[in-house]
Amino acid sequence: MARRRAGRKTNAALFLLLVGAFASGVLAFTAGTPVPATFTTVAHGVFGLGVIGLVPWKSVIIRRARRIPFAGWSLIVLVVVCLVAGIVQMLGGYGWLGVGPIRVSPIQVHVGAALIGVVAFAWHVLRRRRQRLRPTDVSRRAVLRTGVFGLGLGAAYVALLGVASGTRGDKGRVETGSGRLDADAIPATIWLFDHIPTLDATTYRVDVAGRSLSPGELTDLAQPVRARLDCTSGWYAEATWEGARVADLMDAGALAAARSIEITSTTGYTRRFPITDAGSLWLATRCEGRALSAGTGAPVRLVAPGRRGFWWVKWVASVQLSDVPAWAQSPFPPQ
Ligand SMILES: Nc1nc2c(c(=O)[nH]1)N[C@H]1C(S)=C(S)[C@@H](COP(=O)(O)O)O[C@H]1N2
Ligand SMILES: [Mo]
Repeated sequence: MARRRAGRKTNAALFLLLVGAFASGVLAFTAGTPVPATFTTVAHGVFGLGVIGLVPWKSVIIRRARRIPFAGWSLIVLVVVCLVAGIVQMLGGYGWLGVGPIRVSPIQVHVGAALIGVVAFAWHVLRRRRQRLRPTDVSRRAVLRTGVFGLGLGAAYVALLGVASGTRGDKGRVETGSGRLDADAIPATIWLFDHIPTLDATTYRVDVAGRSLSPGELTDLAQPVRARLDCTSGWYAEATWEGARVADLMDAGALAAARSIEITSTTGYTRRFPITDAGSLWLATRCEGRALSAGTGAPVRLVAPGRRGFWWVKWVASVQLSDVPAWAQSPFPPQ
């Protein structure tokens, strides 16, 4: 029965599920507020479980194949690694897997496998004979079966969440899937290839739209900001920062005329924000009543509530108004 059914439709469904899983995964990294974060992480989980759900059918197709090319094998291995790491992350909360001096979190394995997997996936799909769906493939029966499959996936996801809340103990989990860390355990986190610079706080100045400010002057203007730093490597921490609001440091007229705010680190790491964010960006010099550490952005780092950690530029050197729209940038920093 499964043997007869496995074919075009299985491949088409798997294609859509993998594309959906990848797209929702990318989106999940950009959502920083609870509602979009919930939507994207739930969709991501359901797509992933859908891939697992199709294993019995796809394995019939694989067994039927005369020869499995390298791209095919790599894709199988990468999808399995990706799924296992994703589920480990979900069940385990924030943790590190140590391989000598190299330490990675399950989510980093998950993302790494997915990124390499995209290449294997494209290769596999493009070198295959086109499999067009026929009009009879989209029957009422097929729609019904897809609906039942979808409901099954939803139920499996809810069950998995239940198991995860048990295995994660009191670690706590937020909408993005990140596990909780204490405010005084915030790790020095590098996005990809950046480095911790050596800076002299006594001569340090931040250029805010032409105004030169010292860390001390920023501290004098600071207000407490309670915010959640939620890193895509799978952890979050609620902390009270002390920072000066970016909007308060700028000329109101210039602010009204600009389209975006570009915030650059001494290391060159840059993020561009929509001008409407000016009231909710903070140049922080302190966290939890203490000066920042070198690794977490001293002397001045950005606090951007409601945005994922990679937006929280550390070692801020400059804050500039710009006519360029905020979307005109790489969705993720390249460094
Ligand atoms: N200049 C610079 N800023 C950066 C990063 C970086 O690599 N370089 N990493 C970002 C990421 S991915 C996160 S999660 C937060 C982490 O802040 P923390 O080091 O205080 O934990 O800083 C962000 N700011
Ligand atoms: Mo991060």
